[in-house]
Amino acid sequence: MNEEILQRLNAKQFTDEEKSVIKELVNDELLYDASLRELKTRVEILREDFRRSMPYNPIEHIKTRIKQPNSILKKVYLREMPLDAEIIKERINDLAGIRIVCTFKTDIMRIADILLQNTDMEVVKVKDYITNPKESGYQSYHLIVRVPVHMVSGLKYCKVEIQLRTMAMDFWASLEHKIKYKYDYEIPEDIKSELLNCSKVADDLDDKMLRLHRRVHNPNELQVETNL
Ligand code: 0O2
Repeated sequence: MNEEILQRLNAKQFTDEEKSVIKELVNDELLYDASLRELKTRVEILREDFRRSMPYNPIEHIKTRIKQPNSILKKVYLREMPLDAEIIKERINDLAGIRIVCTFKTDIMRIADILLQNTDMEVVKVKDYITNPKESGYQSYHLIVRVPVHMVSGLKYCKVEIQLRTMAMDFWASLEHKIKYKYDYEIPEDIKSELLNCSKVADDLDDKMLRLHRRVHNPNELQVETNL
């Protein structure tokens, strides 16, 4: 992406053409907000149910966000997409996003499986960056779903990206995101490689904490756990 465009977007200065696309996208803001509230409520109910029925709560925290115009436009230019609201809605999957931060790696699939039982939600895509981490070292489990929302005009479906990750994965991703932003997405090679090492350390920590948890809560499994 051109340096001048990037600086302009970072300063939230938009051209008239960009402003008119943003205006069109903002028309759907209520739908994005409603679909996120709908999903968040479902996850909060699960959290409460886990709290009442399980020895520990596997959902640490839940965060929702609607993608900001400058971030949408960066993605448009990075991917060399046409500046067209309909194409943006079609091609950008994370205009509305919810992040569920879990305690242990094993909780991620457990919660994803429960969410996938919501038969009124249509699954668009599943991306398993835990089995196959990204080149950067990024790990998370993503579900792209269409959430039903009852509006005055009738039943609408809104695409939402659900990111499931552990606290260690979240710690790494949040810091890497800040560093990426500081370097305007052009991270120097030595820092990239250090970040990749850090993601392995975070992954190792996840595995160790899970083993420790099992050792404390399922002592019968202890015999096989030797390398803590
Ligand atoms: P932001 O600022 O967090 O919103 P696709 O869905 O395949 O059409 P997309 O959206 O690029 O294309 O998919 P991908 O690669 O799965 O990324 C979706 C989101 O996951 C990103 O949104 C990030 O939030 C997160 N993510 C993916 N890769 C990385 C990474 O290497 N580091 C960090 N920290 N986060 C990552 P955005 O819009 O890129 O960013």
